[in-house]
Amino acid sequence: MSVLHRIKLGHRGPAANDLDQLEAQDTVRQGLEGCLQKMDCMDEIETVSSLRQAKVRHLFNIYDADGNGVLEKFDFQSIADNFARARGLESEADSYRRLRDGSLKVWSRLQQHADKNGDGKITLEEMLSYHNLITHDPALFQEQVVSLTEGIFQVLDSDSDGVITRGEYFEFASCLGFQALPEDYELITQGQEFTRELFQERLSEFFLSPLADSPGNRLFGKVPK
Ligand SMILES: [Ca+2]
Ligand SMILES: [Ca+2]
Ligand SMILES: [Ca+2]
Repeated sequence: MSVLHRIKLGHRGPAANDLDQLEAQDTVRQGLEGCLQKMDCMDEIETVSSLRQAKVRHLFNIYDADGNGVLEKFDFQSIADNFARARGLESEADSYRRLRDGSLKVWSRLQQHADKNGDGKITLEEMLSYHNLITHDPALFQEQVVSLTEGIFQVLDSDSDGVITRGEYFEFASCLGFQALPEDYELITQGQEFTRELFQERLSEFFLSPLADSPGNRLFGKVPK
């Protein structure tokens, strides 16, 4: 039995009792299977390591909202505040609580695993070391991607309808402070509906793909070399 069949995917939708949904889940599995197969040969491809590190470093800089060189809870509170301001939300609104919870979910997940010395800060070295670990541990990787998807999607999907529109994606870019090009949304979605499942697949590609032109690489804008 493959790893992917043993690990439950992060699908949170209704019971999988219709064919379309089963097919969609199958597509996600196949995509992730491809990613995980790439993991097996990662050590053999020298350039993979540098591309993968560049992507993690890029994401680290995006998360580091105050730019002080370490990730702390404050960065993720700031990220939630950026979204709240962009959406004109009151601090007591349910929608504000939802996005703050989503952002802090990302933080707590990272802190739990990446903050090796437990000082409440994640350095770039800790982040790179953690990502190096999870890319060699399919079960942990899957767990990480599912929970990150859950947190990020909760922030991204402003109307909670389960689909990321072009407008929501560009708001995401603006609030996280990365530049998204007009064609990026089409590049990422490849004509598909931008659902939680597709986001999870693209996030997996972002972390794992050795290919410079993988759609998932553009999830957080252009990765600096
Ligand atoms: Ca920071
Ligand atoms: Ca630390
Ligand atoms: Ca939406």
